[in-house]
Amino acid sequence: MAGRRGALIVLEGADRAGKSTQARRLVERLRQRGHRADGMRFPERTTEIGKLISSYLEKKSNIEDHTVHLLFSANRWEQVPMMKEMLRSGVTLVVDRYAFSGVAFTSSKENFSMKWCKQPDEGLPKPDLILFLNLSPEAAAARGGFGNEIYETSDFQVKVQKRYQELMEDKSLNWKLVDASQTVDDVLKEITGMSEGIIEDVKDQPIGKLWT
Ligand code: NYM
Ligand code: MG
Repeated sequence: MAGRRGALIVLEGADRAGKSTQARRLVERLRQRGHRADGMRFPERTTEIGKLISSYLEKKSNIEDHTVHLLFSANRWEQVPMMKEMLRSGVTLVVDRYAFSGVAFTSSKENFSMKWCKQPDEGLPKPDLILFLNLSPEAAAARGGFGNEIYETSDFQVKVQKRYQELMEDKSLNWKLVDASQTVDDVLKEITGMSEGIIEDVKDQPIGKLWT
């Protein structure tokens, strides 16, 4: 029999919700507790495609809206062989943003349907657990101002939040709503418990396909 596989755990949520901090600390904590775990993030800005995306986000280049959406998706697909290899070798992956960011952000632009936005990401490795770090726009604003990247305005973020709500209605995915207004330690404790549960649950299951 093949060995146990790792779990695919995704963190999503609005800007300032603490995704990057929690993703990093979750990897550390899982390792301390004896699991094999690694972190990833999307966009992965270091690849050729990632550099184009980064330049777009930093407003240094203007890329047509459909095109940049497809680049974000391609930036995930280019990591898929490595992701599958790691999961199959027993490593749990903690991912900071995934296809849900792709759909929530692009479909917040004029004239983009959720259906169109989801299509390029259909068939990606399906997350075993999606932790949605939920923070009100007011609480997010209280944590400090936005950065200077494209999309970092409160009007746009409110639209994005609504799209996430719609995505969370999909009960074929394992969404968990986490109250991100708790202390960093309390959030970590909660998501560590959920993650250890899922690592155990999926260890003998095949990797699923997203939105198929
Ligand atoms: N973003 C991220 C998208 O628009 N589509 C995607 O597929 C992904 C993964 O990029 N504002 C947006 C969301 C964020 C920005 O920011 C990346 P950060 O701070 O690197 O997570
Ligand atoms: Mg950010």
